[in-house]
Amino acid sequence: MTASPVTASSAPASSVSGLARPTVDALRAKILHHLEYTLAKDAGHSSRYDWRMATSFAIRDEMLKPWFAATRQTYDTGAKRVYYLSMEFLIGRLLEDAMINLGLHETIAAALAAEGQTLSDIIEDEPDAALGNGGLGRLAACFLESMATVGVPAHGYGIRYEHGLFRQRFEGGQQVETPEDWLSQPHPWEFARPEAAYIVGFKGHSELRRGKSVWVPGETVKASAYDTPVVGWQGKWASTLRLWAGLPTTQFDLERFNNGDYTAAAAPEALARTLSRVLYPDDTTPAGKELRLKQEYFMTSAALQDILRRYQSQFSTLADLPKHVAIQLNDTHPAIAGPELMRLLMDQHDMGWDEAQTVARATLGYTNHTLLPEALERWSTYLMGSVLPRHMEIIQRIDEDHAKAHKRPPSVGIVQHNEVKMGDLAFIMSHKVNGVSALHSELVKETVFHDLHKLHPDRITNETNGVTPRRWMRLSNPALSTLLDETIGEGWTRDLDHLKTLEPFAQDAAFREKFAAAKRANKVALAGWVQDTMGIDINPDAMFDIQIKRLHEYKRQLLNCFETIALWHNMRQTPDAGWTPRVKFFGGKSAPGYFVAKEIIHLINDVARTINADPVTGHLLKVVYPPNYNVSMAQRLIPAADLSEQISTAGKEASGTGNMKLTLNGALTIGTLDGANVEIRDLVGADNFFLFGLTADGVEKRRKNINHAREAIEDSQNLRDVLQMIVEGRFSPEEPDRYHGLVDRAWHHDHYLVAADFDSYWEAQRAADALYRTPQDWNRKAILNVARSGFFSSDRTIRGYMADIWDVPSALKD
Ligand code: F58
Repeated sequence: MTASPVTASSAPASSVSGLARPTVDALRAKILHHLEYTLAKDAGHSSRYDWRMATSFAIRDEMLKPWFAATRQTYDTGAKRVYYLSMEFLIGRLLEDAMINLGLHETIAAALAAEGQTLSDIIEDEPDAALGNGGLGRLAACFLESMATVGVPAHGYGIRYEHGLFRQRFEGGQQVETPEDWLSQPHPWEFARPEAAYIVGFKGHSELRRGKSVWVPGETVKASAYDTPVVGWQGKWASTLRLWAGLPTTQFDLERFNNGDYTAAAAPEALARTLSRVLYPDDTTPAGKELRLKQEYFMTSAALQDILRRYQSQFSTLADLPKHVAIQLNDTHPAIAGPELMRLLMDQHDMGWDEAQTVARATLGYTNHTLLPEALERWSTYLMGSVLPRHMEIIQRIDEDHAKAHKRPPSVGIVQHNEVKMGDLAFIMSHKVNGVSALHSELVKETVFHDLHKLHPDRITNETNGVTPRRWMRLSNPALSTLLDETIGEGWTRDLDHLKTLEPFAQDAAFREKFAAAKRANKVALAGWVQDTMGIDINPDAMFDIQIKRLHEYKRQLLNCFETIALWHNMRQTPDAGWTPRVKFFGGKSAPGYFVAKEIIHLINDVARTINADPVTGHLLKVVYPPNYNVSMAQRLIPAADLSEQISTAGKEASGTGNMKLTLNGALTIGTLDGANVEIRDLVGADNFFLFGLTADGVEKRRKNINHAREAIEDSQNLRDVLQMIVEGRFSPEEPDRYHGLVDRAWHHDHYLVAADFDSYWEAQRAADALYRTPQDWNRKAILNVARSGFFSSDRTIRGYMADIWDVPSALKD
């Protein structure tokens, strides 16, 4: 490898202020230093992996200054801290994000170029940290970055899963899962903290000693910390992601080993490691329940012990905990925090019951992310009592206290029908409960927490989700970011409300052209990737219509698939009718045990195979379903989207955050009045949004008619044709009856109202087609979508939590 000398040693132009930025030469020297001394490699014989690691270490060094400064300032000022407890952090790749926030993108590119290396290749070499399933986990990652930008002294607590979300492949169109192994290579961003380790117990029994309950666990494991710094925009502040790994508490059994019993000698370690082995991928199978409960308690207990230890190193009175600490529970997964915090305060710190309950409640907040009954956690009292006997006692007494204090209807109660309802536990043990969009927060009051809301009318609040504009615009969409910088200045990156100043440019034909050129460049790049990775030829001038999200019946990928079939069928009949060319993109994984979702994946792939092979419609319609959708793939697809599919059955999608990313990147939405779509439509304007379908109320009413699906199908020639084609085996000639079950369910068990919404969806799609044929109008509306999407920054969401739930000010001056 030939290295060219670096001539420009001055710092390149960048927007970071206040940070002493290294020069190209200094960073080049740092990278070479890490190559030599951290990786023990010679520059001439280094692989892409070596260069990536050395570059990551060089960038990590730059993160330390803001990280130390934030930590020191928080200690020095005794500022209130926020702890975000989450079983998931879907953080994706970290290198480019860190470079961008530190303003070092161009400097690093130049330093690497001087060594004959290409930055984009190095960025692509990093595996995604996929420690989450979907929106809930990605939201946690956006929050960490926003807290670091806004200036919140914050820790995220989670599990350092050895295997993140499974990798998805398609075999014969069917989803096949293989283990994800991001830790098979060292993770350069983390710092092992073996000194921060806590014992976590399970099982055993609770006994009375001198009038006090004491838990004697039957099993113990050690939780050991790994820290990853997260720097905010322009490196002004940083937060910490602390992930726990399971280790054995017993010493290695050398005697057994020497006697040849290797398996038994290794058993304690294997057992402890199962706790941080895999991310729970599934909310549909009963298997693994005990392990999941143990994982939840493992993370929560370690986090709370760590929080109390840090608190006690700074403050003396535990009664003041809520003055200095706010703990947010990301869904019910860490809801055992209520009883665990009480246990620690009472059993280990001698606090009385009432005070412990008051302190715990004032410290905890709970975010609800779903109304789907099957996703609301419940544990059998048997399991809870055997895995966490002391907690079961505490839960029962919390429930009794609550019953005594309030005249409760019989439907209220944490423990019911021999189950512990974790939502009710989280609600009762938190001072604030929030939904994640305006509609969702209202529906929470009317449905899952109807009775509790009546008893505690001030507890439920709303914090509409958001996304970080650093990753979801500046990093993933440089073409549009540069245009925004040139047109309205760089301020939008810190304050997304600046996008409002873009609005007048929607009327400016010259700007519209530039905007369209940025979108087209992104589409050309995506088309190239689709050609290279999937061998499918797509036309960048076709409308790119994108549905990317977890596979779930309520998200209705099936509705999109049916519409695709209908469109193809209509195009074939009249190929010269002036159709708008389209490329339909799907991306997403199904839970491994979710049969119906897997069948939908199979159908979409069969439909794609058939349509993509049709010479009659080849110039009009293609279907692309790249496997293994993840954060990095989202970064590739979103900037290239024209149309954003947000088509869930109204009342089912709590918020959505992909809908926000796509709006921000200039896609128009076709959607139902569900989740945050409602707010998106209000803000971007009804004229700039393709609305269709039943409302949440309408859905409930329609379901009362047991023949709703049959009637809708009988009324729709289009939908009848679609079902007929599927049932005849048109997409599965090798197995014509492959989808008989699916079609039967469409007629008779259409819980998510695909049929009832089909015609209205079809109409909205044709309206989108028509608009796309007038690019001036389409682009004007797309620009208005961007200009009016400032509200959907996760910085705004975080400020909402700070004001309404955490009572925490920003630690930054400006
Ligand atoms: C999602 N929930 C909501 N759950 O579906 C989405 O509307 C919302 O925008 C997002 O949270 C953020 O508020 C979600 O992602 C999960 O991934 C479950 C985690 C536990 C296992 C089962 C899936």
